[in-house]
Amino acid sequence: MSAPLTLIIGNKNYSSWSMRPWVLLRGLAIPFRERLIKFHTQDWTDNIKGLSPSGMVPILWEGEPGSSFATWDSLAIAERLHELFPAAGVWPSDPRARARARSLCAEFHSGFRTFRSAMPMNIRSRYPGKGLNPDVAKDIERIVALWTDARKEFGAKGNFLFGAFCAADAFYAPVATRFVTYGFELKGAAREYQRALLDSTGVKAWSADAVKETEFVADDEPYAAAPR
Ligand SMILES: N[C@@H](CCC(=O)N[C@@H](CS)C(=O)NCC(=O)O)C(=O)O
Repeated sequence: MSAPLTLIIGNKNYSSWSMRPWVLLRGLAIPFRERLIKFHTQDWTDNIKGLSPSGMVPILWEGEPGSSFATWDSLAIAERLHELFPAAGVWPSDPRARARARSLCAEFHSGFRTFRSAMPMNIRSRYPGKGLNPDVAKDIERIVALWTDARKEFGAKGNFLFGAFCAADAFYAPVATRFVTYGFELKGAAREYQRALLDSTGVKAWSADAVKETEFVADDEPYAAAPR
């Protein structure tokens, strides 16, 4: 039995890296607590150093946050959860499916910078048509190919990329919500998968909290003026 887990996260409307391990934990029904530290607040200034070795979110603590064992960075957290809960389904059980799922996560984690900066996660807002340019369209084309190929090759036993919900789905959850925010209409298998992901337990729960947030973080809002 592992120590109680606490996930340190940022604003649910904006923090796509926080969303990934949260949705993974919730989607796999692994018990955890959350500690939400909003960006640009006194809480962040006062507490981030003590709660985050990297100064960023997300961080997973095993035991008392700040004084137990920490794993930071979304991808490292997914791997740590796989070690703590080997039977939970963090990764697919088939070795090739598992390798492919890791490739999908790693590719997003280290890439898609054009897409990420042109279409930052903003779950509560709608900016149809914003952010799209030829380079972003290339990134989206690659994402659609990744989704479609995984569904076709590995997804037969369920609605997710590798059949059952796993870390790869958690990694693409903030991508599915971006397509809604920026009004990008998917087609065919990619659209069906997006629907399944948006309807999944963790994504629904996170999004329900995100839409209630009212803070405006200018760095994440290229398409809106700050409220006065
Ligand atoms: N590679 C990291 C990225 C983490 C990251 O960029 N977190 C952002 C929020 S989504 C953050 O903490 N920003 C605050 C800052 O940089 O001060 C991961 O995968 O967890």
